[in-house]
Amino acid sequence: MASFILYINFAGKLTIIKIMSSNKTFTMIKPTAYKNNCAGSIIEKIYGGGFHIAAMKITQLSKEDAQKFYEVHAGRPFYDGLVEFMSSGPIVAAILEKENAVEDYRKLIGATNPEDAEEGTIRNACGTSIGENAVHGSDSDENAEIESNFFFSARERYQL
Ligand code: DAT
Ligand code: MG
Repeated sequence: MASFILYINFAGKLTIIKIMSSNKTFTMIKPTAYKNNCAGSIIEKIYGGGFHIAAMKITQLSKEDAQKFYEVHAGRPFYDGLVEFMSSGPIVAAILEKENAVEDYRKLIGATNPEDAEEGTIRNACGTSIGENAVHGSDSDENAEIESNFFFSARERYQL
């Protein structure tokens, strides 16, 4: 959601409310993409897409971390494989900033299944299967906040 201005005219009084999106999203470069040396080209695409990197680190998820991060998918047939995969090796976690960050980053990464992801997208270039699809991208401002807090303390974030 981009920011927008709402004008309310009530009993002759004009009230202006500016509603802002947080302009922040969260991403992870997943284990296969990291192992395949795709991190550099992914970071290039992130900058090319006009994003500012507010925080970034290489880390590895424990099985419990991956279970918690993806708990909204618990019970789905791919959940156990997803947890296994996401805790199998190093990942790069990052907070990205840009106007309309969540939506624009989802466009930059492409469809969940790399086979359906458009040419030029990160998942088209670096994804190897629907499960090992190169990167994570938050699906809402609210989840971007939750996911950023999952990985980064305030001290680890660059403030513009
Ligand atoms: P996205 O990552 O595009 O937001 P999602 O939230 O639906 O997709 O699923 C989270 C991750 O779970 C996804 O990046 C890869 C894995 N996944 C989703 N659907 C899958 C499937 N049908 N088979 C295997 N893995 C799947
Ligand atoms: Mg998702």
